[in-house]
Amino acid sequence: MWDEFCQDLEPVSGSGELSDLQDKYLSRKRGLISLELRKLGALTPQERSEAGQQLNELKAQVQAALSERQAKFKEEERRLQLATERIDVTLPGYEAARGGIHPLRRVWRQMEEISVRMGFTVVSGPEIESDYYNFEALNIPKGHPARDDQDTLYLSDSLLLRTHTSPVQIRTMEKQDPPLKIVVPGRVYRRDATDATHSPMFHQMEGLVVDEGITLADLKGTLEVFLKELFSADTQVRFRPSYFPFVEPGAEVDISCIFCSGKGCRVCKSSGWIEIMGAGMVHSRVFEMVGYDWDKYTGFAWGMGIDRIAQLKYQVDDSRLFFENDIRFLRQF
Ligand code: 2U9
Repeated sequence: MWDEFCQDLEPVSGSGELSDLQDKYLSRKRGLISLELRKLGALTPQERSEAGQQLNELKAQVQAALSERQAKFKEEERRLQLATERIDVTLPGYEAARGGIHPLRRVWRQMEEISVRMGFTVVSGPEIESDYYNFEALNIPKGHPARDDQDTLYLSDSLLLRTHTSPVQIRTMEKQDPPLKIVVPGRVYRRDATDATHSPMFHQMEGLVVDEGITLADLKGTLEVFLKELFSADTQVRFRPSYFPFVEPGAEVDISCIFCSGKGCRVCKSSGWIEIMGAGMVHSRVFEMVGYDWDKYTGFAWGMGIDRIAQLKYQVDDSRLFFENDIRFLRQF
């Protein structure tokens, strides 16, 4: 039977055929060796022992031959797989889609970083405010032109969306005695029609310094350092007298045009200067209302629009682009 098996095994070329062959010889019910083993019962004990031993040896040989062939097939299969499924590690990979920081947030962060390096603490507060914190405490009493209904989004008689971040400075002063050195970035809201330079929601960063002996010279020096960091070291800064109810004196601050370095261009309207923020010495009425001793303490404050600065820095001529989330625009930052 061994010879017959060897003849059968010779042409076998795959796992399927091998399995058929295993059935032919070893299947419990129909296998040729199994059938022979079953016949042993009819023999004498002497014959049975001898034939049994032979059959068992044959069975072991057949099993060994089958597994040897099986191992060979496996190895071939593996070799074929390695050859056909080889990974080309030199192929370029798929580029992962990455998110980015929104241009407004970049400028926001940069302004925070500069302030923190200059020793300021970043503070935030509610966007829904009361009339008192948004106006009254900032020396903007009822009937004041700066309160013009058209500019404020009211939620009810007593609640409104803050029109500047200044209420946060009031809240901070109520909680904390001088010295104080804070910046307040945040969203603010105004009832404005949307155009290239206006949006009903925009972003501001304001700052406040309060201590004994703070002067206008501190204001000028601090803002000059800040603006030179934000734009470039050769940026010129100038202060023009102006009026805001919460400061006295008040000023508007210009920088030398970042596009033409002061020579005159379309952006600075040939003036060589760009208005960048407002500032001033905190009004004594404001100190009085938060319970600071205005004989002892002086301070300065300033405010600027983050969106406007981002427009200048990135040369974006329409601020609506910041809010439309067009990926083709945002990808550029
Ligand atoms: C307190 C006291 C004083 C903040 C100031 C300005 C001048 C200013 C504008 C810049 C462009 C608003 O975003 S903008 O439209 N801001 O000109 N802001 S002084 O003065 C304060 C704030 C809080 C308690």
